[in-house]
Amino acid sequence: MGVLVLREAYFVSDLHLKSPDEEKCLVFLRFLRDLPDLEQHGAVGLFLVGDLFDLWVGAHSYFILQWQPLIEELRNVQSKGYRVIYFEGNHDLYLERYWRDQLNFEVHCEPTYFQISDQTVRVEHGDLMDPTDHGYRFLKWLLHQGVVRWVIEHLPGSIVAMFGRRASRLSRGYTTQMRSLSDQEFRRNLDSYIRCVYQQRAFDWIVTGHCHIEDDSSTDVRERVVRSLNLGWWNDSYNVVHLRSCKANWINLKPG
Ligand SMILES: [Mn+2]
Repeated sequence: MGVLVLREAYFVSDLHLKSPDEEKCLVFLRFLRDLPDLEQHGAVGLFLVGDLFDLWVGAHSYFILQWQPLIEELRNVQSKGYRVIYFEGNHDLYLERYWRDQLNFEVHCEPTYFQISDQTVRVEHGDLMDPTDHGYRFLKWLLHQGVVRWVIEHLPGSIVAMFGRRASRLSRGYTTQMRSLSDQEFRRNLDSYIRCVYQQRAFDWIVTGHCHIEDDSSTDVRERVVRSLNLGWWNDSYNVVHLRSCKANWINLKPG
């Protein structure tokens, strides 16, 4: 896949939206509504870096109907000229059939590189950053096997939602555990991950979510300094990060 060149970009992740009328969803809708029309279509990216929803699975009308206002607003953002780029998280699964094939958004399940201004930016949800987390890796592998996927995509949406909510609670226990990592441990893990993946391909920035630890830091890797952003989660602050050339601007939309 070719490199997508953007002038600037907005990043959000881990909103974990549960209902269309909760405060954080309304705040996010207002942010989307306030994005101005672009003169140059395609120059600005809106990156949804996973776990936009507390639960979204496949193309079930159960989810599509529930989230209609948000879907409409995201489509508006697209018609204003933004490129909406949605990364699968561990709470939003099988996005291709609806978000890519029907809404025409870009969908990614793997770490992906973008050119933003003159910077190379690696973007990923961040759920595979811990190489020792064999249990989760197995679960992710299993969920992406054809048969399992077929069954989940063809069960009634309400059944999938019931199982999903249970899995989601389990997974939250897991991320709560991760949150108890000290800042030092988090930094250490992140540093070694960055050094490791940098060897596959060089980049200037890495943007992740998932860990729910708001972080803006840098790591020395060989000949350059890599900047790293972890977007935190919307239970703490309603973060949107705007990136243009070498500048990351954190916007907290939480009222009050
Ligand atoms: Mn996650």
